[in-house]
Amino acid sequence: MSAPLIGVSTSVTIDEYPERAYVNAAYLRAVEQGGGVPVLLAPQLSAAARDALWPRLDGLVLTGGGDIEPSRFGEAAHPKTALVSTDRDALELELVDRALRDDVPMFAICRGLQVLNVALGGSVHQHVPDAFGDGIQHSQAARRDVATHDVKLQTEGTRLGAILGTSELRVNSFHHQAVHRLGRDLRDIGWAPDNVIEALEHADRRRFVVAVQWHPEELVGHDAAARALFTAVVDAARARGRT
Ligand SMILES: [Mn+2]
Repeated sequence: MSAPLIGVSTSVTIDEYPERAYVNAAYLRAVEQGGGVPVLLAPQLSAAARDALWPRLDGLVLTGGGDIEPSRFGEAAHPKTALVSTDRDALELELVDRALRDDVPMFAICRGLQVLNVALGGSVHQHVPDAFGDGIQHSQAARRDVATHDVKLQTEGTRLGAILGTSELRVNSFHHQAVHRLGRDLRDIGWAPDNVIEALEHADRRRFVVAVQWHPEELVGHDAAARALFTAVVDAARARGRT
């Protein structure tokens, strides 16, 4: 089979002219390094374009970005809630629905993890320091490719454990929100030392639905665990394409 096509969700400018769609190039390089071909999915795509594209995609990567509109999980906005795009929320929530419906392998990163959780009825803590204190810097000041906090993973019976083969990771961290109420059919399987949830996956292990709160796309240059995550989702996409 030719290289799997991996949909990669993009950000969108908010109240800027000209309006743009954009994504950090690290995601594209990471998907390519894993053996996939990234296909950018911009919130500006029409319903017709989305319908035409979706059946051709073999896998999905949900990327990082701004905060989810809090009404999506039944809350009013926290003063620190920022960079909300209702168009992006709508696209990505739709993509989660499509991926679950069609059993398309999905790897969700940072905001993507939170989108997955909210799509399944969960909620987020809108500002991590309010709920967890500031013992761990989840909005790290260090460079994007530098790991700054530990994550403990549940390895037994988890996909992430099978992919990474370790229960201890050191990760980079660029988020000010985190999972609060867990969405249905999801399991929390990774935690920072302050108990912030750092990884989720689907309770049905036959599905490839894996989500991390850190940014492995920034680590692939020097971290075999980060590379393994992208290889795993591309391999799952390839395997699905064969059936
Ligand atoms: Mn973190």
